[in-house]
Amino acid sequence: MPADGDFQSYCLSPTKPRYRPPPGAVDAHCHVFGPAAKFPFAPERKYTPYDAPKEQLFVLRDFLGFSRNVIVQASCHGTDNAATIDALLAANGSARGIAVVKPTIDDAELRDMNEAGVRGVRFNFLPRLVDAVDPRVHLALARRVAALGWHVVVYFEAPSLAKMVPFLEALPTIAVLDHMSLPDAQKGVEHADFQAYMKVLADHPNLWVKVTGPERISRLGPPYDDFVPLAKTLVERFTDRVLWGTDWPHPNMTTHMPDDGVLVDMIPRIAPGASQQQALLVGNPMRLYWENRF
Ligand code: 0GY
Repeated sequence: MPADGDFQSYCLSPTKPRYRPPPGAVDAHCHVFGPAAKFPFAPERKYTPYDAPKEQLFVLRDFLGFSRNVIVQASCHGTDNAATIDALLAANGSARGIAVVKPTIDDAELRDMNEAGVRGVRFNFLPRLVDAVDPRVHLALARRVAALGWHVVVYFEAPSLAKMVPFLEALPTIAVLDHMSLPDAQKGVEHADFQAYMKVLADHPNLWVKVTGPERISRLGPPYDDFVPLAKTLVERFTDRVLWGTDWPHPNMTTHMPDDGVLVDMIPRIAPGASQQQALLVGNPMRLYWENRF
């Protein structure tokens, strides 16, 4: 099955970043795709990516100076988590996973996933990626995975914030918000929309946020100058509940394919202080994904 014509493969020769992450750094948002011959994409997928197998992810991790990955199940693999779990097992403890599961999944399968390194489930609210699911179905699942000490990852876009708040409040776990919930970078930090987002984060200590996705959020393109103030503000304000990741292999990008080395070199711009970098890249992801301490 060929990848969709619009989409490019990930950057095959990223720049070596000048920034060196602290020892033990975690890339807390990335994916594995296929290889399709072994792990076919889901029939209900909205896009077909290039293969981006675990071996390439681990080469990139080492090249960028990272030690660990959090592998997030992407919509093109639907609720078949085989490729993600295969990568977790191969990583030998240096990766954790976020799964997407059917509400009918049984407890034994959840326990097996936990054994493999899964630590949460993802709820995707983007109509361009998935068909709508009744939020009550998500809530019932969240209650079940809470019992395993898991959390949930929630992907929605900024204009849905008000609609999402009751759902986020009803969640019995930590909820990590993907890609800063895709704010409008043109509006900037001072705009009422971003201020409202920060108020929701301030009012709900169970909400964490990934300062990821400059390639999706920036209107200016590399080096993503309009993304920086938004991410930097979140890191300053919520230092102990922010996560960073590459988003490799950048599914669904049609405008350009980011250079992962350039993304790593943005880290000191969004987290200028050494203690901020330590929290963002090591302390926070370790607590949430490895130490179960949050
Ligand atoms: C991401 C973002 C995207 C895709 C997916 O599940 C997915 O297919 O998450 C996107 O298109 O914005 O997290 O990689």
